[in-house]
Amino acid sequence: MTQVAAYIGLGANLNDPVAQVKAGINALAALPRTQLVAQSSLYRTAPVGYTDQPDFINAVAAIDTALSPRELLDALLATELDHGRVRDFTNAPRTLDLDVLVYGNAEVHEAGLTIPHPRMHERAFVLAPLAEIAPQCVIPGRGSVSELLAGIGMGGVTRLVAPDIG
Ligand code: PH2
Ligand code: MG
Ligand code: MG
Repeated sequence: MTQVAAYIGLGANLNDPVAQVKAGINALAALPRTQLVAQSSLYRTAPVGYTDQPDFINAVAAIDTALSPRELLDALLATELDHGRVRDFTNAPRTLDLDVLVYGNAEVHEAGLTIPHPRMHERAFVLAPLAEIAPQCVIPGRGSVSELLAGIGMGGVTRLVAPDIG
């Protein structure tokens, strides 16, 4: 069974976001036909897009998975619902957001599923945690994570240290 290296972005800004992101990482580790390979630190990040909402906690996890991109997406959406996700409006506050960022070197353009994630290359809240665990990772069509992060900087993104995380 072929395993593919994939990266998942986690984000939360409601109902104890630190606990939500930790629970999200545990849920990734429990996915079928999938191993959790690495997880970044947690980051406190200023909201991007719709800004009148609380700061987020963001992180990135590396997995090896035999799930197809569509199977992985469906599993992530089900996990979001398990954690109380309600979709009010685009970029609304959320208990848990799980995004497929990268899936091997695949480029996928299907209904509801675009890989690489279409905005990840311009978001420090994705690139900073991703650079921590996979600086050499190449985002297909975009370039290396470390170079992209150097281009945009760390504005609005702070790595949490132990006392914050509990
Ligand atoms: N997610 C968004 C929109 N804006 N901002 C931050 N800081 N973190 C996020 O995870 C985030 C966001 C859409 O998914
Ligand atoms: Mg999402
Ligand atoms: Mg998202």
